[in-house]
Amino acid sequence: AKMSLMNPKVIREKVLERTIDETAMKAVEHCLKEWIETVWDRDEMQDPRCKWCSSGLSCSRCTMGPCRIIPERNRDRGVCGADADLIVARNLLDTLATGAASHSDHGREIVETLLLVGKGETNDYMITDRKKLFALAEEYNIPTNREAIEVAHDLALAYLEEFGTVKGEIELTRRAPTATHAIWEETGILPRSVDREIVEAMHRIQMGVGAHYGNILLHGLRTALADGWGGSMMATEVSDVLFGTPVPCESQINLAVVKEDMVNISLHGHNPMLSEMIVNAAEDEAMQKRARDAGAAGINLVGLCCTGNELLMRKGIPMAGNHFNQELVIATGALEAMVVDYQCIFPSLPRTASCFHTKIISTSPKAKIPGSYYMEFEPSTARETAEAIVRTAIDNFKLRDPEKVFIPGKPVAVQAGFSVEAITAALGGTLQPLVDAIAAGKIRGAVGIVGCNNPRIKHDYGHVTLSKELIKNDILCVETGCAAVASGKAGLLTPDAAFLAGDGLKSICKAVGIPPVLHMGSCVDCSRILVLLAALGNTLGVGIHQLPVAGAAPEWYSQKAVAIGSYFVASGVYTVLGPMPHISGSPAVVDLLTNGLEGIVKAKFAVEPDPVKAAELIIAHIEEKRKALGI
Ligand code: CUV
Ligand code: SF4
Repeated sequence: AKMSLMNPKVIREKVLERTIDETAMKAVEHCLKEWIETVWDRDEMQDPRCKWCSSGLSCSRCTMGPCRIIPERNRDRGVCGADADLIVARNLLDTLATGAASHSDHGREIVETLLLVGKGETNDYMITDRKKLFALAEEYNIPTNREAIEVAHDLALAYLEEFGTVKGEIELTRRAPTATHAIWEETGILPRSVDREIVEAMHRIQMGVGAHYGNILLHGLRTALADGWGGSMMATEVSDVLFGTPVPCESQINLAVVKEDMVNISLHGHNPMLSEMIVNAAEDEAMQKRARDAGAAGINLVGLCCTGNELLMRKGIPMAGNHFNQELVIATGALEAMVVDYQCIFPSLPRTASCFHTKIISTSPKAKIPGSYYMEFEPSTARETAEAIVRTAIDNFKLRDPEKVFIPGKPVAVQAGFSVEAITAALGGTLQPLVDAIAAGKIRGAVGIVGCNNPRIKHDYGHVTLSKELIKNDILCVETGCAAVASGKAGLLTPDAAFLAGDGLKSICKAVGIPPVLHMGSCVDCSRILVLLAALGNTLGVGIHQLPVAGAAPEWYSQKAVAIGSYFVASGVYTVLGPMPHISGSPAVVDLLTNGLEGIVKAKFAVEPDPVKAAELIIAHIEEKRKALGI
């Protein structure tokens, strides 16, 4: 190995400030020694940040600008006359709408696949959960005394209507407790359809439309609800119909799931349509034989980010890690291919891969990436493409340089697969035991911890610290996305982790045999958290805002996370963000989001980068809600 030019002490310091994931620590050290650039290096190179952009006070929406608000130089308005509040609010609506569009466009692709199945135009996909399909159809009064594919056809069309302009209300919002639905109606934020709210958001950020920051932000909540109770919820439900509703399963997690003697393929991105097909293709005996003929012991698929979560939840596929593990897994030198679709994929991955034999394979016409191999994926030829991808990876095995292989540490055991259906089943068929445990105070409440990694926060420290603090205080954690993966790597996703919980939560975990932190899936599966909240509210006969629950996104970075946090709050869930959004330039916007919303949707945001302090805020909130309920 070549000598590093960096002082070992500096390397040690950087490792300690970057991550708490033990395999990532070794990998980061390796990258620093080998001069393999990572997200943290680029983050350092970006400092110092522009203070106007950081506070949301710059606008470049039109060519009269760009404009910045600089009050100390009497620059209070942009060329068009927009003030700080308007510029900040419009920027935030833009961010939110982008996130809502990302989830919902992914959802639409899945619903379109259901339609293909319904039309009998694909042999590659099929109805896996017929019972769920029929239950969903009944919500839409679609007759179910027929063949499953006929029901699938009609449900797909009914769901596609939810994206359109003719209906005045997204049907799935009816799942919310009456009191919650009433708040949306009274405040005028009941979403009419998925696309409509997103398009209207785009309209509203055009120069010279609305000038009232509050009105703009309320539309943000409506757009977010269209995502949570619309686009994302449909993505989850139809994925369950096509690929199976998750049930508890066991697997392994962290960078060490990559195997030295196997053909390793990582599946990265968000949409399970392609990755599920690759799982099928890799199981094929002909493929396994091809791998053995190439000198490997077999084919090892590993997940990353939310595609990884989808596969872990339904298939028990091992998980290589979350957002900030994506470059590190390439740096193992043992990855034959990384297959990506869209969202959260660093554009720099082909650069990282260029240090190794690894092929980055992009697959979506929406997401072409220079330096990657492009193998276009479409539902009608899914299996064929999946096989071609697996073959490409196998054939690449011989180009691996054994000298460069660096697989750090050992994998950690996890349990995942906690769909609402699985949680209900684990409790004996109803949520009543959970409600009883909350009423009796054994479980004080529940918190949804979601979202990404962000160099502002030490990798995984926010997620893991918050989760540990909460379970210690008898608060059940339900997690998705990179938060769930962080907890998995830290060992919190096993029933054994109950020893870290307070006595009440511990006793429930032991009795039911579940971990104190439940992995509920990918980011679009935050909709499962909404369904769970709705079921709890309906069981108790109260609105979601009355429940002893909260949300948190301790390390969020993504526009999608803004949409999720906003639909949590709009649904009545107090939500604590780690990193501050780019809004500090408008005290009015900050006040509305962290204070004023309480009077409108009966919930609000808080921002607290320190997870120990965030836990204190959440615990105080939960106790307050318990008191109001008289429990
Ligand atoms: Ni969709 S959105 S970094 S992969 S959770 Fe992970 Fe989850 Fe954020 Fe992205
Ligand atoms: Fe400047 Fe207004 Fe144009 Fe924004 S919309 S760039 S504030 S002139």
